[in-house]
Amino acid sequence: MTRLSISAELSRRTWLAGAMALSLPGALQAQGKTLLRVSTPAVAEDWHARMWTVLKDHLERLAPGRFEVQIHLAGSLFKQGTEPVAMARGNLELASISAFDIAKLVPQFSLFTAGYVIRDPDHLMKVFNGPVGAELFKLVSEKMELTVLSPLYLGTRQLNLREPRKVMTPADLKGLKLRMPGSKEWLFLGEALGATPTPLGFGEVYLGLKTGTIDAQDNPLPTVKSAKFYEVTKQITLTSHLVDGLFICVPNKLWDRLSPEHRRALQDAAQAAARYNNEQRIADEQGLIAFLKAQGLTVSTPDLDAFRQSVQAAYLKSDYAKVWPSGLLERVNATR
Ligand code: KDO
Repeated sequence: MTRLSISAELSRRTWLAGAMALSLPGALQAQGKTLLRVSTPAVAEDWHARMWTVLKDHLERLAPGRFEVQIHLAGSLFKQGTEPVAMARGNLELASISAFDIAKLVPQFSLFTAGYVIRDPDHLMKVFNGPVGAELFKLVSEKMELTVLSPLYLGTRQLNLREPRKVMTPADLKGLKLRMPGSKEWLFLGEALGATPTPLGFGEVYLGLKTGTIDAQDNPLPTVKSAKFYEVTKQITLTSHLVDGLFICVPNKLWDRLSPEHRRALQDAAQAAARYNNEQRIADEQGLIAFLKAQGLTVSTPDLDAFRQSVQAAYLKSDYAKVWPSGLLERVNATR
């Protein structure tokens, strides 16, 4: 190497080292700011995507200039379901994690993946904002190193079919390729409903319905609207099989580093975001049947007792129920 190229190489290395030292979290830290990267599979129009802007604005008001919130939507930063790993590796600071993803590491949590356990959004929030929530969140902290800042209501899951079909009981779903997110806990729910569950990421559902690789999907009505599934399906069957929640989480490593004042600010901001999401989703769910009918979809109601009994029986005799702490289901049922 000539002297010139040696010095060029040295300055390249110095630049690289500098650039690495000034990686985004480092650079922000130097300014006294903490980076909060958010990743969600939700599309921009969805309330639980918009709620992150509520969190960001709220946090900026409570702790001006202290946090840098970066919001990544539609699975553009991390794929659905990979958020807990990204958080453990220090690559992600905020996400709304499903009961299904929590249940992989905290099996007791699978109680909330079971159909027809949580009755409605109010029941969901009371369970998780009360003693049951506190006990389970302690396990989440121990086993996943995540702090739950707030539960939120994702919505009540309904069946959404590509072609019209008479659906009264689980037997009517026999052979139906029902798309579920890709984990065994989700696939079990599809099976318990009587269908043939097919794993697929959220981002591929629209195309799957359009091309016919799947016959149906299940999601709350606000998601059917925001992800435009109504464009590629003909029927909604109101099974209301899962009152679904998500949990806004932050890694313990980050949480433990914050001052009590900044912890309070972040928790307040997360709760404000969850409240905003819940209010909008609940209002939306009530009005969406008319919207979906106006789009040409048939909306039917099945025999709910038949679905409830069959799904509950499937869970109670499954291995999932074996790890539910004794008395937990009764305590959840008794929560008013
Ligand atoms: C879905 O993939 O069906 C699901 O509803 C599962 C939820 O846990 C959650 O990941 C949600 O998608 C996304 O946030 C997109 O709405």
